[in-house]
Parts: sequence; structure tokens; C-alpha cells
Amino acid sequence: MSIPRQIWPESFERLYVANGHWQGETFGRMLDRLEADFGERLALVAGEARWSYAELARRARVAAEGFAGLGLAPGERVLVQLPNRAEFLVAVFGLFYAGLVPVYALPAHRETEVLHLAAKSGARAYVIADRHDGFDYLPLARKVLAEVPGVAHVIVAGAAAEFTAFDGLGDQGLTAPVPRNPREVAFLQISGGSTGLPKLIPRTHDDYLYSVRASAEICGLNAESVYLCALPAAHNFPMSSPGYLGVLHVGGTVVMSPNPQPEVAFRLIAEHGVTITGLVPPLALLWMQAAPRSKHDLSSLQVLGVGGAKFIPEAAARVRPTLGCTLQQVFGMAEGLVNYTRLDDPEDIIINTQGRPISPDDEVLVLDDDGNPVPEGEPGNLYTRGPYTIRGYHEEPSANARSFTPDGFYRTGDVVRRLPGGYLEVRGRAGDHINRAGEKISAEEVEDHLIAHEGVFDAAVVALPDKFLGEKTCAFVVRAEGEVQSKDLKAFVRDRGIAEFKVPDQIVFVPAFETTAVGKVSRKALRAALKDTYLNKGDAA
Ligand code: AMP
Ligand code: DBH
Repeated sequence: MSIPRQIWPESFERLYVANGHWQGETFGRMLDRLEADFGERLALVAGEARWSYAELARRARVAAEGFAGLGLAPGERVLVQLPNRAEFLVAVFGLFYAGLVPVYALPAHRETEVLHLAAKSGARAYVIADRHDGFDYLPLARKVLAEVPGVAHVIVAGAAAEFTAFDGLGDQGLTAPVPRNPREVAFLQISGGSTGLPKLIPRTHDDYLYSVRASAEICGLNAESVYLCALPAAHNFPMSSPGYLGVLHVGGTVVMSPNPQPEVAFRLIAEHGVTITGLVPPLALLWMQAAPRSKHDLSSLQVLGVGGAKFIPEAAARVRPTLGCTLQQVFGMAEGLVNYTRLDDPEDIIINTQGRPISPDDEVLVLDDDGNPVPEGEPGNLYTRGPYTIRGYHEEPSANARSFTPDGFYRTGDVVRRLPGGYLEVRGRAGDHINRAGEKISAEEVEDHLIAHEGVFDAAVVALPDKFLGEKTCAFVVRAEGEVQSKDLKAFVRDRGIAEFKVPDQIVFVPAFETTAVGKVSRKALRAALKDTYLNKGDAA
């Protein structure tokens, strides 16, 4: 069974082909090309692994044979939840080679998210590591097998217990990639989203590989480039902006960092001569704080990409003086559109803007709340469509009706100013999610968890500014009977099996939520009113 095709109108498809964006390569064929072009060059450094392109390709083909041997058929989905280790690249290229469709979960995801992603994608298998960051994934895998009917296999990197060992998959390897149509969905990426649980983002071979090739060029990559994958590899940013795919595309080397902390990352930069990496703003701040005191030589680093959340100009201005490299601001979204400041842009643009779109065929509209264009320099809502921006989420009719216009523009929910030259400055956002250090958290999702507690009558979750994280979560809670405390609620939410970054940072108990004369106000209005009453007046608990 395959998933529905992403539909661009035919005239757009023709344009994207004619303009050379969609080139008809699949991820499976890409692996063969990389091996042919860069065979003995170093592709991957991860833990003890030092693998050439030929070795990476060989292992991916063996894994592909293993996946096929389990009975997984082309077009079927496989949920992948792996940390930054060598198996990540082997698994995803192995899946592509076997014609399978990876679905990317973050290592931080727990039961609630994983069960949802597995069920929603119709996953047939689940690939995990045995442990990461102190968490044992095997009990979670047992739950997925028991509760999601379609999932028939669990494949484990590390100690596999009763499951299939990743290292035992396959033997000789497939000799050629299982043919796929490059216009078909290659993988499902996830969206942080502003409502409910994460949504699935269908990306095609053609659209995604265009963004990879173009990003590699914009970021000045070549075969000497060494990319440090410091953010979780499943995130769109380290995947393709320009990410490990951009670096592999040109024959460079990917270095996997098990985590993005300076003490780990700096050693890897010095040891492997890392030239480029990508970070979210809080990590960039942490690196700038740590660099002057570090004993490691960071002089190989040429470019630091920063994105995922707004990087304030004061911090942006400090990148070159403290880290000795060029800052590249990256404003992207897993749904598609990615903006970069260019490496040779004037300092003023690099510090004060979030860049401009990758493609001449990216269409960008900045509209007021009534849908009319705003003049250049004025803030408005950002809408976009283009050769690598989706036309709809996977099986989400009501979200699609909200998030896409009838003529196919994606409503990003971001408020931006368009500046001369098409540069964008992110000013804020219209939607109700919290951007906590680059992780997007749906207010609604956290509210639903809080309201499930018997001591909670109602809850509303808002973003609070935070000097380090950018934003943190604050939950306003109206108690039901009893005296439930913050720590009880945090423990309760955590125990429901959600990613730790979604547990509210702060909980403020309030006697009641205001309702208007008409009755219940919208959640959006309620959140705004609560912020106004309790936070903007400086009396937050
Ligand atoms: P997602 O749709 O979950 O992939 O998250 C993408 C969202 O992250 C964007 O729509 C923005 O709200 C936010 N974002 C990404 N990069 C930046 C940036 N450089 N500055 C401000 N916001 C950003
Ligand atoms: O936040 C994001 O989703 C993001 C940030 C930078 C992204 O998807 C990207 C670059 O490609």
C-alpha cells in the first residue's frame, strides 16, 4: 500500500521540471550516484565508525535487503526513532533503497507521540536504538507492537532483546534500488504544529532533493566540507539546511555528534576539522559562552547556521567575534520554504534578517488579516508556495482547510516583514504554539494533557519570553476539587508519556477563566486575555 501522492497542479509540475528544480532522482538512486562519484572518500564519522561512501552504500544495501526480507513492501512506512549515531544514515538510506518510506520521530518523543505517529502513518515497522539519554526504548517498542495493529516488526540498534537486531539485517545486499517514482512521497517529516498532535508532512524525492542541492550551493559546500550534525538528525534543519544530505550530495563528510553540548561538539570540531554546522539560538548562545574558555581549536569552523527560532540581532552580532566564523541565519520549516542569509551578504543583512528564499520559484505573500498585501517593510502574515513546499499534510482534511489557501499557499502562521531584496525578518507568529528553543509545542496538546488530571477544571497554555530558550511554556490552570500542586501536574503530564520539552515550565493557578457574555471565548482569545491579565502586568506567580 502506498500513500497518496502530493498533488501540485500540472502546470506547476511542468514549470518546476522546466526550470531544472525537479530532476527525477530518487533517494535510492542518489545513494548509487554518491558511491560512484565519491567511493573512497570519507562519508561518515560516528562514534568509532569511519565509513567511506562505498562502505555507507554497502551497509545501506545490506539493510535494504534486510528490510525487504522482513516482508516490508515498497511504499510502506517505517517509523524511525534513532539518535545521532551511524545507524541513522544506514537505516534511512537502507529504507530508501528498499523503496520504503521513513517516518521521522525525534528521540525525545515518548509513548503519546510515537503511538500517534505509528498509527497515523500506517507504519509497518519501528526502528529504534536500545537506549539513549538514559531512556530505554524497548518497553516503548513493546507498547507500539501491542497497540498499533499495523506494526509487525521492531528493529533495534544495540541490544535487541526479543526483537530484530539492526546489525543482523540482510546479507549480500540489494544490487539496485527498488524503483520509485521521483514524484512520489519519499518520507514523512513531522511538524511541531500549533494544534493537537504532530502532523505528518509528505515530502517527495523530487521536491526535497531540489532543496538539498540548492542548499548545498547556497551554503558554499564542496567535497572538503565537514558538517557536524549536532541537532537531532530527524529534524529538518540538520537534514537538509544544508544538513547531512547537503554535505553528502557534494562528497563531504558528516560527523555525528551524540548531543549538541559544547564539551562534546567542540572536541569533534577540533578532531575532524568541522567546517559547518547548524544550531538553534539557545545552543548558539551556549557555544558563544563556552568558546573563549575552551581548550579546543575551533578555527576550522567557517559557517554557523542558526535557525529554528528567532536569533536576536545582539546575539547574531557576536558570532563572528566569538566563534570566528560566518553566521548564516536560516528560517525554515519542515513543510518546505527555507530562507538563508547568503554567505557574502553585508553584515547588516546577516545580523538583522532571517534571509531570503532558496528558489526564484518560491512564491512569498505577506498579507494583512483580511488577506490584502501589506507594503514592503510592514509586518504581515507569511504565505508561501513553491517547488519544495507541500500542498497539504498527510490525511488531515480539517488542518489542511485551515493551513492552505484554495490556490495552494501554505499559511505559515509566521508574522514577517519583507525587506528590499526579498529578505524576511521574522516578527512573531499568529498561531498558538510555543517555540521553545526551536521545538514547536502545540498549546492545545499540552492543555489536553493537563485537563486529563482530575484536579484540573480547565487549562490554557501560553508562551512566556525566556532569555535563554526564547520562549518557555506557561500553563494557567483552574483547579477542580482539591489542591493539586505544580509538581503533581508536571509529574502527571510527564507520566502520560510525552516528550520532556512539552512539560510546562511554569504553572500559574487562577481562580477562573473569564468568559464573555456570549458564553465560552475562543481558546486563542482566552490565552491572550490570560497573558494580559497575569503576565503583562508583571505579577506572574
Ligand atoms: P515546523 O513547521 O515545525 O518545521 O517549524 C517551522 C517554524 O519554526 C517556522 O514556521 C517558524 O515559526 C519557526 N522558525 C524556523 N526558523 C526560524 C528563524 N530563523 N527565526 C524565527 N522563527 C523560525
Ligand atoms: O524550525 C524548522 O523547522 C527549521 C529551521 C531551519 C527547518 O525546518 C529548516 C531550517 O529546514
